[in-house]
Amino acid sequence: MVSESILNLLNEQIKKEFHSAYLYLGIEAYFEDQGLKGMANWFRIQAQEELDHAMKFFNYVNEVGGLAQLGTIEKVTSTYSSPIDAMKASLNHERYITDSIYKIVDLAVEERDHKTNSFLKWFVDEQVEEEANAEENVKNLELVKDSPNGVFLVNKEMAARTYVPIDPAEA
Ligand code: OFO
Repeated sequence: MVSESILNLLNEQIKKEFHSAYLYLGIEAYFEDQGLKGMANWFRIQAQEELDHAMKFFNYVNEVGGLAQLGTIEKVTSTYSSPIDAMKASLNHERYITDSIYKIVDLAVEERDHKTNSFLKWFVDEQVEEEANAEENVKNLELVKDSPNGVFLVNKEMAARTYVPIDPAEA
């Protein structure tokens, strides 16, 4: 049995993952507007992955007999002062999400809820990748600074990202 307090955090996390998708669509819109289609592509895929994350939490709440709650998703911005500003917003957001997931893990450990702890392991690992990717994006833009050639190359590299859905066995 998953406790009410853990279910509350899981339900909050469903909303946070949908919010992540929303945030990344806002960043995609910014890059589209800037004519940086490769970066826009990268964030479109990121948003798709966030929807998968939200559904994974949603499915788990259903699976353990909880009632999934779908809270209000706050407005996000599509305006950033520069490409690196948008990348930094993404990195900060991923750090916030990692912290949020760790808080659920902490409570699951405290309550000896091994089932939820095991479920969350996938997300703990995923966050390592999420933060590493976001850090790499920031570093790449820091390296090229304002050089148009550099931004062109980073944009081109980010155009190559493709969407890979979560393995249905893991969803
Ligand atoms: Fe769901 O990992 Fe990013 O936010």
